[in-house]
Amino acid sequence: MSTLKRPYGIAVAQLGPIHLADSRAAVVKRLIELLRESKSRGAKFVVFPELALTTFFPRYWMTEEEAVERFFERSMPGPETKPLFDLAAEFGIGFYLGYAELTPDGRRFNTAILTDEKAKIVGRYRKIHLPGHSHHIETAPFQHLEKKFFEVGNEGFKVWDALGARIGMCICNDRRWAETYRVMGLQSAEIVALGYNTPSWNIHWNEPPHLRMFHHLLSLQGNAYQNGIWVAAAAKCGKEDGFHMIGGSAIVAPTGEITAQAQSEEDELIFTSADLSIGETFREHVFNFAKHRRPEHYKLIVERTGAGAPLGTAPD
Ligand code: ING
Repeated sequence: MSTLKRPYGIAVAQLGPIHLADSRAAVVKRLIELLRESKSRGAKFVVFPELALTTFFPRYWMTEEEAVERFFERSMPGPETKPLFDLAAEFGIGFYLGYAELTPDGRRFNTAILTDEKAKIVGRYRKIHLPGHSHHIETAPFQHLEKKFFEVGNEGFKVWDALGARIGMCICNDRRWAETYRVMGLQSAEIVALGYNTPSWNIHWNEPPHLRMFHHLLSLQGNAYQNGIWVAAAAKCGKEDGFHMIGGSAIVAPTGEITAQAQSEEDELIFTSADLSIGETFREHVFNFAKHRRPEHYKLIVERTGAGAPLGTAPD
């Protein structure tokens, strides 16, 4: 007899490398294998990575037109992804899937969708915090051109009632910003799903590589606790054509504790039989926003983009 008050099977499907030579069809076969394993574990919801259908192409300098041609989806589901949707509908499992979206009017977003038990798309999120740069950095071993290939998301941080929970979504760099989770927390999110592609090497300064994993997990754990939510994060990782990205896919409870973490940098399914009532406890007794938050003192958070006067000049 389960002692969980609100049992909820959450799966995270980590993907190992996707190389330039790998076809979408070959990738979808891998996603389907992970979906099958989610089914065998009793998952209600499975999270796939950011840009899960192709290699992490923002590492390469190319024109926007070339990127669109090779790496963007014109429809979702498309011919190659339809088998994934069909099987998910058969299994009655919802999923988060990240991909490069080309809209009918030609706009480009780093996007994730949420599907329900019938594999109907019920939610869409377009990445808001785009890291990196838009120019070519000659001296760098690889680029990070999300600001070149994608527009800033235009639909905000939303939540959806789906699969028996209130689910929010974000993507990769979003997970590092407290505002991401707080906006969803203020909409009573219970689960935040996200995918990520995180290079283990920093092209901007000589950052010790171990910090990539530490900051990744710190961002998930701190924000899960501070908003009383479950966070499920799926990596695409390992060496893609020689360019390494961290693994560390994880499921984090509202306590801030990691309840499941990937052990490899390959395709790997992790699973937690979550109790969604844990979030209720923390949102009631610790992070009771209605009781304790004082927005009248938080104005700078929405009024300012950059920080004000630095040390040595009079604070403004
Ligand atoms: N990747 C990285 C991420 O935020 C990054 C980029 C890494 C920015 C480390 C800052 C520090 O995990 C994506 N795709 O956002």
